[in-house]
Amino acid sequence: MNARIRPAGLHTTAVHAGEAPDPATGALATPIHLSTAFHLGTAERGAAVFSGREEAYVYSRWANPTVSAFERKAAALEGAEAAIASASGMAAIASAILTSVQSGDHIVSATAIYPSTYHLMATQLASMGVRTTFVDATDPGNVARAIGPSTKLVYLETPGNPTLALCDLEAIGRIARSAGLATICDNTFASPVNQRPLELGIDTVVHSATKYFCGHGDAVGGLVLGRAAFIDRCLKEPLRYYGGIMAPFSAYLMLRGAATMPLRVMRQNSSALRIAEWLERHRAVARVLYPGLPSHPQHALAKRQMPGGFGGIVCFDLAGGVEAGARLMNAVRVCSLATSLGDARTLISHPASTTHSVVPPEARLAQGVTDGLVRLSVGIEDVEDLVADLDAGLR
Ligand code: LCS
Repeated sequence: MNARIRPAGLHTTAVHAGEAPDPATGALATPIHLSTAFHLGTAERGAAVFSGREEAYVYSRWANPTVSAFERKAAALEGAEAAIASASGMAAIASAILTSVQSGDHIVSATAIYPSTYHLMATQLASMGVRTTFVDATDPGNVARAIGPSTKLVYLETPGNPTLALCDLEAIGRIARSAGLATICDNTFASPVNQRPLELGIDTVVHSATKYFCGHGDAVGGLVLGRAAFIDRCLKEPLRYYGGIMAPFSAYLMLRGAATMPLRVMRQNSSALRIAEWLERHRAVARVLYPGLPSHPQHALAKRQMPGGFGGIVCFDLAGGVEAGARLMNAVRVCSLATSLGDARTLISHPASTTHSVVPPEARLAQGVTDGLVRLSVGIEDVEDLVADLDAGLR
């Protein structure tokens, strides 16, 4: 938080946290520090910095002032002791997992997660000797039953991509803690505006900052947030050595985007709820998945766990299956047919033929990703324009 701003509300935090007028010029917008290296001053100070006796910026793969400002803002928004930013959401996820496990360890993970994360665990980590058991984590009992002697980590994503299945963070956090296990939760879909896993007993949060933090679809990035000691290890081991750091220009775009994240997400929450209710009454729609609808099987949990709102992602199954999906994708004019989510513009996608094509069909169907599933990432346009666009597309 800007030292001059005392404990503040969500919008004030989003605007001010992590940033302060530039001491050299008074610039209010945080400068983009493109410098690779930083002057060490004297040989003695250089030695003190390299031995860890003194803290200073040295080299931008280790730390960069623009990136640090974004990390401070993100930590304030998520209620974390510390944060590190990375080149992408996947770099954040890989770094957080690699900080938590080593060869011979076992992970219990929710099945309903972003497919590249599933792939990372099922193939990359498996080849390094880290085994993962995937469970339906909508029932905390399934997580408890999968824990074995070599389990070190429980990995969750809620709401899950794209079926919006929820994990009970408080219950699973309790199970993991009593077994001495670390927990990581991907909070990308909810954003800290709607859900704060650290307050519910989860150790570490990861984000694809590409989504709601950035908010404008023009920068890729990630975040790991949690206790200072974990974040320090994450930075000094996987992130520094594998090198997936955030670039200063991306950090500038993220800072600028994060300032309006609460405004955008609150509007997206209300538009998504309105669209979900409308879709539920539509004849062409067989099923709507949205945690804010009483028909969502975990609506009661959503109300408890997502106090800020139910998010901007709505999924629905078209009665006409895959052909109806293709017709809708080709007919929409305000919604853009594109992958990604969390942008100011509304994005529409067909997971079975895009993001989830890497998941084997049986596993994909087990995750609830049917052939006709459509994912809508609701933007900040006028909701009546979005409804009219979808209505025309569905007719
Ligand atoms: N976590 C979640 C929940 C995601 O949805 C994504 C990307 C990632 C992590 C990875 O973040 P990235 O490395 O791309 O910044 N989700 C995408 C999606 O649903 N369509 O395109 C990307």
